[in-house]
Amino acid sequence: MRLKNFTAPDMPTALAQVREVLGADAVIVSQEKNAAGQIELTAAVEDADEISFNRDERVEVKPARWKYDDGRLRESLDYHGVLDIVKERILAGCRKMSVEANIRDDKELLTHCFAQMFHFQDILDCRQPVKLFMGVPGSGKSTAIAKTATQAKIQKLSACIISTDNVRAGANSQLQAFADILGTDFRFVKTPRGLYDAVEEARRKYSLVLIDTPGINPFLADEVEKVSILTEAVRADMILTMDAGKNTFEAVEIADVFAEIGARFLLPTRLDLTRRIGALLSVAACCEFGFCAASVSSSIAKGLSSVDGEALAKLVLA
Ligand SMILES: Nc1nc2c(ncn2[C@@H]2O[C@H](COP(=O)(O)OP(=O)(O)OP(=O)(O)O)[C@@H](O)[C@H]2O)c(=O)[nH]1
Ligand SMILES: [Mg+2]
Repeated sequence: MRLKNFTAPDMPTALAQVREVLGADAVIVSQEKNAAGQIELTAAVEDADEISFNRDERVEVKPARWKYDDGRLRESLDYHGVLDIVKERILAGCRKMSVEANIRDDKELLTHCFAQMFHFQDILDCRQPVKLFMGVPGSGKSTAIAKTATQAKIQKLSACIISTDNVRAGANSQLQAFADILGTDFRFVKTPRGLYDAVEEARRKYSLVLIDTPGINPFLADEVEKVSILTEAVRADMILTMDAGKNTFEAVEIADVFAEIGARFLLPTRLDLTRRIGALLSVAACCEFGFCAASVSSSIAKGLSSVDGEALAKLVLA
């Protein structure tokens, strides 16, 4: 409450002063005439944010706004070793969706969030029939190709395998053996020009053309060059195969090099031997990779698993 004294020659003038200074809500607390015959008034007005103790007054209770508690999800993402910057992006997405769509279930939130954050495509999507697989040595390129060819066979899609791997001894005989079992055509080419010609020919005959490349060390420029001249020779969905259990920082650095030479999709391998998928989420978010499939077994017959927002959410919360 604010109190103020006023002095005026008569009552109407005093009241006009009160209204002008304290407003129309002011009340007169005391009034008297002084020795000079003037009116002395004390007036008061309540402050707007003053707390009222009036028991009769009704307090309007507004419903509290739903606030999503991201504690459990934060813990899960920490366990998986997701990069901080990616973790905060995921959590912000989940908080926003929780408030906007009134969703409280972590799995549902993550599923929607991943569906918005990442791009998912079927490995057998024939809009781009040429698929080129790249990665570090032993990352599962040839196995993923054999699995894709197997899946294509089941779907009655004709496929052809082209190998450019002249690095690892026995690499081609291994793929040739797979191709023979599946009744799939197998070619080996040594040069970018040879690859271009083989792909042009294969595109006319097959629904899918799967290209294997030599495993390279992404931190050695000479080795990167070996694959980059191949990626420049053909148009293809460029797929990076990567051991899902890699250290997150290492994985992002490696993926960054492959992204520079054209990789746009991530195909995680050895998911059966992995508990933490922070590296995959971080790579996909930082390098803007889509997911096209995942390898969850060394067995060719078991094929590849499809990946979507729900599958990733399940892995995070498992
Ligand atoms: N458990 C498990 N093993 C896998 C998986 N994918 C591949 N492997 C195994 O990993 C090893 C390497 O796989 P490859 O397909 O030969 O790898 P690569 O990238 O072609 O290797 P290089 O041609 O030498 O560069 C093999 O022993 C595969 O059986 C998987 O999803 N799970
Ligand atoms: Mg290989």
